[in-house]
Parts: sequence; C-alpha cells; structure tokens
Amino acid sequence: MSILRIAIQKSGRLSEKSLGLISEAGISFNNSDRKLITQATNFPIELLFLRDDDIPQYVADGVADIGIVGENVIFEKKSPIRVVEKLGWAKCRLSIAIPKSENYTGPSYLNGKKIATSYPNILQKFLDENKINCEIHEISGSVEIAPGIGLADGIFDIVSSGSTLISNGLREVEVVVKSEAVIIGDPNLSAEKQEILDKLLFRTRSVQQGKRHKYVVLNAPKENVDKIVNVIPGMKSPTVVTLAQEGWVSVHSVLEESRFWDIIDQLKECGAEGILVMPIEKMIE
Ligand code: PRT
Ligand code: ZN
Repeated sequence: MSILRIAIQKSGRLSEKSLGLISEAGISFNNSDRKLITQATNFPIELLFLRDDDIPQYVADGVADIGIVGENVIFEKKSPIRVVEKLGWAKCRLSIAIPKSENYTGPSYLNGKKIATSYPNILQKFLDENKINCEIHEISGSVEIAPGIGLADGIFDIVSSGSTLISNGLREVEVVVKSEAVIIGDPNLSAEKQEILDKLLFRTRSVQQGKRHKYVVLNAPKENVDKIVNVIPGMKSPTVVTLAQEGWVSVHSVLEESRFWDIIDQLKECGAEGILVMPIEKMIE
C-alpha cells in the first residue's frame, strides 16, 4: 500500500498553517514532537519536516511526493516541479527597496548600483528583462540592514506589511513578483499516490470552500420568495419552509461570505427579517 510523503516546513511562518491544512482534513498523528518523519494514523500519508528552501529539491528528487512552500522559493530554485494548488495564505511580494531619501526615477536608477538579496536568480531575471546592469550581493539573512551599514545601495527582499522596510529607512520602489503558499508536486506521481493526493485535495478543498461560505436562514413574506431566491440562489436552490404564521416562510440558503454585506439591503427590501448567518464547516458541491 502506497504512502504519500508530504514535505512541510519544520519551523517557521508556514509550519502552523501547513499542519492545520492536514488536520482540517481529519488526519491525525500519534506524536506531535516533529521528528524528521511522522506517519498519520488514519490516512496513508507521512510528513517530512524540512527547511523551506530544501522542499522543492526534495520534491524534484522524488524523496517527497508533494510539499507546501512559498512560491518565492520555487521561483528562485527553478526546480522541475508542478504547482498542484494555490493556498491563498503566507501572501507576500518580492520587492526592490532603496533608502527613502533617494530620488527613484524608474528601473534605470538601478544601473551601476549594488543590491543585497537572498533571491539572486529572481532579481537577475528582472534586471535582464529591464536591461539593467547592477551588482548583486548575495546574503542569507538580515538583508534589510545592508544599506544602513554600507554593504549595498538597495535590497531585494520579501515584503509583507512593509514595516520592516520603514523601520530600516527604506522605500519599496519595484514589486517584482507576488507570492503565496502553494502545494507543489512531483510531476511523475504513481497512480496510487495521485489517488491519495486527490483524496487529500478533495478534503482540504471542502474545508476551504466551507470557510468561504455562510449558511443563511431568514423569514420573509411568502409573496416575496421569488425575489429572495434571485438574491440568494444557494447551491442548487434555497430551501423554503412554511412558517406557522400564515403568509410567511423561512428561506435557507448558502452564500459566499464576501457578498453578504453587499446584498443585505436587498434582502431587507424584500421584507426579509430574523436573518441568521452561520459558519459552514465543510462544503461539497
Ligand atoms: O528556517 P527556514 O529556512 O525553513 O525558514 P525561513 O526563515 O527561510 O522562512 P520563513 O519561515 O521566515 O518564511 C517562510 C515563507 O513565508 C517565505 O518563503 C514566504 O513565502 C512567506 N512569507 C510571508 C514571508 C513573509 N510573509 C515575511 N514577511 N517570509 C518572510 N517575511 C519576512 C521578510 O523576510 C522580512 O524580513 O518578514 C519581513 C518583512 O515583513 P513586513 O511585514 O515587515 O513587511
Ligand atoms: Zn528558508
């Protein structure tokens, strides 16, 4: 019987969410003390805990079947792997920043400058595309302090809120790529392992889908049901239940959460009242 081996970050920004994704899928592990490899007790997977930078290579080499990693790492490593699923968290961007006192005139400003980064390949590609000649100084950490100590004229690094740049007197001048956490996979998975992956994705997508939706229950005059059904069409169509009070019904439906506040006024115009909005744990269409 095959086991799907999943590489996740041992300790860092991706670790908790990666483990969360697996546990939301109803998968449990005996011990949580993060040995190098842990096997699930109720699903044919095992977890391999690694540094995020090593994950693409482990997947490319087939030592792990899939992995969870930031896109920035795969853009930099150029490993022959496929992105199986975008996960929508750990969102950030890779940007060029320079001291805030400098007058930035566009990419040509960077000609002849020295930029410190841990992402030399992505930066080089941007420079080539813009026909800019500048020196790349590769360092592995604390990139943001490089201009302040005279090591470089600017930096190319991960930015999320931007507060690290501000506290180092830097200004973001070019967003080169955007990144989020993704599931990557070995392009040549066996049919058995692909089947396990499909089952896992089915589960995680059902949970994600549930999180994006709400279950809505409301009361309304019977004659307005058609209008309300137009506003909240639901998964197939809403459930309409007769209330004990003559001429009134209760409508049950499913709604994308992001739309709720936009349509609440429309619902009220249709005479809806007693509106309840509830979370959905899992949603299978
Ligand atoms: O030890 P290991 O090598 O496994 O971990 P790591 O230190 O290389 O990575 P880690 O855990 O810091 O980040 C893992 C992944 O999270 C990254 O590869 C990105 O895909 C993603 N991510 C999302 C971020 C950030 N947001 C982020 N803000 N990674 C790093 N940062 C750092 C950034 O380097 C900078 O120092 O946070 C600072 C900027 O943050 P703001 O909010 O001040 O702009
Ligand atoms: Zn790393």
